[in-house]
This record gives sequence, structure tokens and C-alpha cells, in this order.
Amino acid sequence: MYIPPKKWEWDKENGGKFSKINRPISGSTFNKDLPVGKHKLQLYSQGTPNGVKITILLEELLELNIQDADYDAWLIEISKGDQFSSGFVGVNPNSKIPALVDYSDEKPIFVFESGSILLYLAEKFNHFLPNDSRLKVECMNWLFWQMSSAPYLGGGFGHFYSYAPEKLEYPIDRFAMETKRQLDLLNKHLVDKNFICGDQYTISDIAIWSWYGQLTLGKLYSAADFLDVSSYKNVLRWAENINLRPAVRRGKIVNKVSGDPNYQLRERHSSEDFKKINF
Ligand SMILES: N[C@@H](CCC(=O)N[C@@H](CS)C(=O)NCC(=O)O)C(=O)O
Repeated sequence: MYIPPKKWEWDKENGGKFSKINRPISGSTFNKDLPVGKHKLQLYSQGTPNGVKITILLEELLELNIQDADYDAWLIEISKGDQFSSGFVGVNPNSKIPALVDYSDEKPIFVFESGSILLYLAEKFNHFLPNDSRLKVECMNWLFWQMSSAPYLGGGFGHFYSYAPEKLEYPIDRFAMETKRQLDLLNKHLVDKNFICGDQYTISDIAIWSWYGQLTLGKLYSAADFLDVSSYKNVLRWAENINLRPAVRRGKIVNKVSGDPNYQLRERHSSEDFKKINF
């Protein structure tokens, strides 16, 4: 049994998969500028659930023929520590993907936190956000729900079930219970709805699908059986439906470095890049 010392000290070797990159100090560790491509929107990301939220939304905007939503997506490989470069930290002092720079204005606009980026883009282009004020509140409720709930799924359940150096019953049990409670909540919420806020597909669907949709489709942490995801029938129906959208099929493979190598587009600079993928 672990008995915490009087004062916590940083043990570089402890911490499992991310022990080489996690530090108790914020800030950059090396000097390197970020690359800048030809579009006004420059995304610095990796195709994790937080990352694909943004590429899915951008692909949805492009699907509506909004040319100004075209973007360059540069890979920030988090297992290699790319998020600690001076350039990346200059855009997001929190050193976590995704981060976006919008060069549409005279002075670049830096946007970080995936929820903030979703809202920024939805408001900028006036799509995927309800105009009706009641529905907009509901959409925001669920967007903020996702932002505060997913760390229990990713940082809690996913970390201890998949990444931690030892399988420990207590944290796995605690976070599996919370994850299943969240899935049950979504399942009840979606019983009579096509989308999270009713009939309209919004950024709250994109945010929640990227985590809970992909989890239910068996794409996260190889935990489909363990969590019995197929029992959440309404979540599954909603997740499968969204998974069929062309923009989702494209967005979810951008900046991806894990899973099937045939469905990984490490960088995206134009719609032509998807021609490399055999969908
Ligand atoms: N709340 C943040 C979370 C971002 C986040 O945790 N990103 C992870 C990948 S999904 C990351 O960059 N991890 C690298 C690290 O922790 O060093 C958001 O939604 O943007």
C-alpha cells in the first residue's frame, strides 16, 4: 500500500504511458516556432477526442461550402512533447491540444480549449449553434457538461484502465462507475431525440460524440465490453447516425496517429489531402 510522504516529490519514472512528458511545471521546454500554412485558420492538434471535435466542425462548415473555414491542420504529437514548444505554448499556455490561430484579423486571434474553439467557430460562421435563445442555453449546458465530464472518462477511466503501469481496482472501479453513470444519463436524454438539443445537430453533438460516441462505437480504450456500451441503445443509435456524416468521416482521421494506419491523415492542408484515404 502507498503511504503518501509528508511532501510530494516529482518521480520522473512513475506515471505510465505519459511519464516521459508529464511534468509538474507549466511552460515551454524548447524553442521552436509553429509552422503557418496558406489558410486563415491554422489548427495545431492531434486526432484525439478533443482534437477531432475541431476538425469535424471545420469539415462540417466546409460541407456547407463555407470556403473561409478552410484550414491547415498541423500535427502536434503529444507523446513526443510537441505541445511544449515555445510556439505552441505561445498560443496555448496550457500546453494541450487543440489550439487554433485565426489570421483573419489584423492581429492573430489565439483560441484554446476545445469548447472555446467550437464556440468561436460556430459563432464566427453562424452555424451549428441554435438561434433560439432557449435552445442555445440547452446547447451550452451540454457543451459545458461534456467539457467537465470527459476528464472522468479520459483522465480517470481511460488512464487507469488503459495507460497506468498497474491495473488498480479502486480507481478503475470508481471511474468505470462514473463513466457508466454518464452513459446512462446520455441514454435517457436521447430517448426521444435525434440530437443532443433536439432536432438540430450542433456543436454539443460534435463535442459529446467525439468522446461518448466514439466510446460507444468501441473506438476508445478497447473498453466496449468492459463498459457494456451496447446496452446504451439510444446513445448507440445517435452515435452511429453521426458517424455516417461525410464531415465526421473526414474530420475524425485528421492529425490521427493511432488506430488503423489506413485511416490516419497526419496533416491536412486542403480537401485534396483526403484523396489519399480509401474511405
Ligand atoms: N480541456 C482541454 C483538454 C485538452 C487535453 O487534455 N488535450 C490532451 C489530448 S486529448 C493533451 O494535449 N495532452 C497532452 C498533455 O497533457 O501533455 C480541451 O478540451 O481542449
